[in-house]
Amino acid sequence: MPRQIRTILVTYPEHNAIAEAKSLADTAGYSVEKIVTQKNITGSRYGVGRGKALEIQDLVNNMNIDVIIFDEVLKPTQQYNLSKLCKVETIDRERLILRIFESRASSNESRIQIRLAQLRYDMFRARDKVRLAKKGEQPGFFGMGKYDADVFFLDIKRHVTILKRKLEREERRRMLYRIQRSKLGLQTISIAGYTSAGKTTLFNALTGESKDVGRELFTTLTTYTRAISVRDTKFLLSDTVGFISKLPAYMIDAFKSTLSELKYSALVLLVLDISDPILEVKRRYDSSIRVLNELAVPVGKIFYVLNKADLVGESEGVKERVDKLDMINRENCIAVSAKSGLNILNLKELMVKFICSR
Ligand SMILES: Nc1nc2c(ncn2[C@@H]2O[C@H](COP(=O)(O)OP(=O)(O)O)[C@@H](O)[C@H]2O)c(=O)[nH]1
Ligand SMILES: [Mg+2]
Repeated sequence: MPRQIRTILVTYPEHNAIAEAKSLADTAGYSVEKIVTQKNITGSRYGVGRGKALEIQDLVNNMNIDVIIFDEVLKPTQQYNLSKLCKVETIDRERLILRIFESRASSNESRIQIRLAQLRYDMFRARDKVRLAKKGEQPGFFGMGKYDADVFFLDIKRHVTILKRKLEREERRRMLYRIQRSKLGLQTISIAGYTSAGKTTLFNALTGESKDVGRELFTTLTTYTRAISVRDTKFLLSDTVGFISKLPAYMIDAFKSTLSELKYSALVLLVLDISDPILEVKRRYDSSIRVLNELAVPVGKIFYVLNKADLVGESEGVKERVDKLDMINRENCIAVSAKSGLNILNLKELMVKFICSR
């Protein structure tokens, strides 16, 4: 295995912000060695204040850090200043999300949508970059020394037109792929939910002791999809990128196409972190349902997995919390702990029952 990329994560001090940013970094495959927090990380020169920036510089030097992950949107100048100070690459929140999408793109169509979003990201930053290049601070950066911003924009626009045409051709290919998949006779169960709800932990718990059936047969499968078998019933289990809070508008198409397979899933396990404050759980439940609806997933195919039940104290039991959620089809709901294994076997039974009753 290649050496993991060692990172410092800069985020807000709130527990939820830290947990989310850490999960995003994990999902992108980075190893978070240190978390640095500050109340305001949108400051002018380095994103963080000068003192904090120097602290990060120190940590980078002492901890053999390869990359700084900055859990906010950075202007190119800020990114440049921090990178120059610390002598390592700085990735901002949007770049990080784009990298996650890129690593999880399941179809050519989503790869193209992601490419479009990446171009947008670059386009927003082009003007600033040109300015930097002109000041001679980043010679050869993007080859922009010679180029004018307008030329660059035009170039990107042309690129976008070509990609959109490709996209239309992709539609047809995707149909064929789906037909092939259903010919294998396997239905897909997908795991959805917000970042850090515990999707990957659940995926591992569910695939852990089940035998991987004929993986070599499914050349289209990725590390995030496994063919598994529970009591002689075979199906595909798929871990998704999930929902990301504060997703910028220009990334929505890329996000949706990355998750478009959900529409063809026989069952969607919607993972909710039941240990969050109840209003937060409710808010995430509501917006998850809204997104699933937009992705054309019928409510009847949604199963609510209330995860991290091990963290919910006796005093405020799971049931009481469930009552407050006011869920549609609340009988399709199970409290589990992906970490401790609590109720995982029961969940498997329910999944099989659901698949077989179709
Ligand atoms: N206490 C507890 N922690 C959990 C449970 N499931 C996941 N976690 C933790 O929650 C964090 C996010 O989990 P992860 O599976 O990466 O979430 P994802 O972003 O939805 O894939 C990790 O630190 C996990 O160890 C659980 O059932 N109980
Ligand atoms: Mg995950």
